[in-house]
Amino acid sequence: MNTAPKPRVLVARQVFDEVIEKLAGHFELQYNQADAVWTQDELIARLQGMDGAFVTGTEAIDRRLLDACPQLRAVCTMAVGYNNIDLAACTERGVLVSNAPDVLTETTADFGFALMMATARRITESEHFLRAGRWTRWGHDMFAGADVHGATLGVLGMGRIGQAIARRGALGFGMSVLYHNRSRLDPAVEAKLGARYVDKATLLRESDHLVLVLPYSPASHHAIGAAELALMKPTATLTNVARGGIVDDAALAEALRERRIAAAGLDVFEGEPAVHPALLQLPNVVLTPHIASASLPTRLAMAQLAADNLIAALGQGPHAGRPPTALNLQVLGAR
Ligand code: 8YV
Repeated sequence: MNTAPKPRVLVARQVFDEVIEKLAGHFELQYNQADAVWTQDELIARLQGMDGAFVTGTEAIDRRLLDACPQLRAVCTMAVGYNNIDLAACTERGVLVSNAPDVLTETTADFGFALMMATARRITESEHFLRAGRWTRWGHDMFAGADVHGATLGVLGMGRIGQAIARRGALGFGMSVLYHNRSRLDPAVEAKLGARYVDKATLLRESDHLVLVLPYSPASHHAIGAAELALMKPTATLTNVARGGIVDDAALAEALRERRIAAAGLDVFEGEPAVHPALLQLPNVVLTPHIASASLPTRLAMAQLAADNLIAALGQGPHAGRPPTALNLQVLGAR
């Protein structure tokens, strides 16, 4: 019988009960099923003595936290984006980090496409009008928006989710697809997606519907600001399902107010859950609370993947030592 003490793990946010049960089979577990809001100091206090942390996109795993929790060996997030985790600092300290790619690609692409369509066809704006009792008669141009089918779709950031959105546009809606990315895709992949690589300025100038799907980093901070918005067509829409901070929200609100672009669909915001007050006042923006990956099966798959990573990273289960989606697997070899 194995009498070694179980590793200790903290689950920072509320998560599916079946995921808690799975983790409890391998770890001495502390969790937060009440989804209490913890300050950074409280998170640090609760991580004392913990070997692992199950986190989401909302906890900051920074140098101060890592220095205060020297026993931490694994941080596993149920998000694909990990800009809230200082990966370099974790690697320096031998802390394994994993994210949750792939399982959310199609769900997030569905939502990106839906948000782009709602923006182009003014769905929420017209619903508010109807609910307010203002629909008294039909009008020839009432809530007339932009077409999606046959239009030019621009994708900034052509990773897994960007490609899934491009596929929807090209194959489902007969769109011409342009993209810009740090690196160009293989020509065979471009041909399959029907996507053409262009420089960023061309993408901004030629897109009817521009969708942002790039990761956040200091390099992508305000990748869309006043200068970029000025290059876009006055009839164009902008959709952001990537991260807050990629768009300069103040500059966007100004461009929307002055109708320098037609409309925007935003699922992510600078400093969320706060939303720039100017955006809240505008009719030509569709706003959603960071839910692009939020289908129930996908959120469960994301959480299960984070749990599987944590179990394997802390030497438990059938895949001990082989976390499926580690970002710095080298730290395990160095232990
Ligand atoms: C998550 C996300 O909902 O995966 C990501 O990067 O932005 C979202 O899918 C959120 O971050 C989960 O913590």
